[in-house]
Amino acid sequence: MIDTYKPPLVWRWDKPSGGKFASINRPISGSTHERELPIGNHPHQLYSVATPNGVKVTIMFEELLSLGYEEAEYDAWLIKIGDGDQFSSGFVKANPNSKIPALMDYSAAEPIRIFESGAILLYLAEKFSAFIPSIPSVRAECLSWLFWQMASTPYLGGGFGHFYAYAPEKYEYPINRYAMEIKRQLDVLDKALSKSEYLAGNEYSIADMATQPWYGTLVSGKLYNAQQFLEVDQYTHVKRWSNSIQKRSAVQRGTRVNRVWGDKSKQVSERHQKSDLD
Ligand SMILES: N[C@@H](CCC(=O)N[C@@H](CS)C(=O)NCC(=O)O)C(=O)O
Repeated sequence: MIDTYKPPLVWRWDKPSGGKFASINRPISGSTHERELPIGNHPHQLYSVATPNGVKVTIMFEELLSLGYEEAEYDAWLIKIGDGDQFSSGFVKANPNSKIPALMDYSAAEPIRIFESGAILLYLAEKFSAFIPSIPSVRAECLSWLFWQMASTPYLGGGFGHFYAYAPEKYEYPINRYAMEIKRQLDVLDKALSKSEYLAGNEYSIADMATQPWYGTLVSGKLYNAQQFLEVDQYTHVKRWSNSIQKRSAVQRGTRVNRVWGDKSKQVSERHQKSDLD
């Protein structure tokens, strides 16, 4: 391997990093401009965009509504992350980490903010006692997979996806490293799903809602266009699981919310009432 970069003693932010998201990458946190977030009529105000992390939450809301929980009504506002909306003063108050999704719940005496998609799923599951198993051993399995997803997926998005799809040049070393890890993760999932219908047994839960938008989308070839490179067809149980989840009408509805790319007929940039998805 050719050694092309010798790190200086102290790293400085003196040139753009390159790659698809270079314009929004900064080594400091906090807001770049003053703007409050809009607030609609419903108890839940979601600020998001339909990336795999974003759709986890819109799917959860649509699943809750399809079970008849009217109190799960929500407004979903579009945050244009490519334009830096996540750095507005209002967004930073909802999520100091400046990443979608961020949720505000106005149904309690004081507004509650929740950030991190896994925390939002758990918050809503506990609030409505839905999509989280009540038997302690099954609940533990559900939470284990939920936290597994949150901890493992940065290797898929920030590691494999970044170097395979977004980096300005292709480098063999990081692509090898992350392809190895992602195939290992797919194998972990495939073995688990060979033993049960869903990640935490036979009931669909927030563990599946968190995991399918990433690994299911990957094996269906819609993420990073890497199906051939990673030979995803060998993960038959992941494919079976993902295909069955994708058939759920709440998943199809939730996936359309805050979507501003791809098939025009599947784009609903903001959702403020049920009829926005008709
Ligand atoms: N661990 C976080 C990750 C959130 C995340 O990375 N969001 C991305 C979109 S998928 C984002 O907002 N990126 C904008 C940025 O990095 O400035 C979660 O699951 O909520």
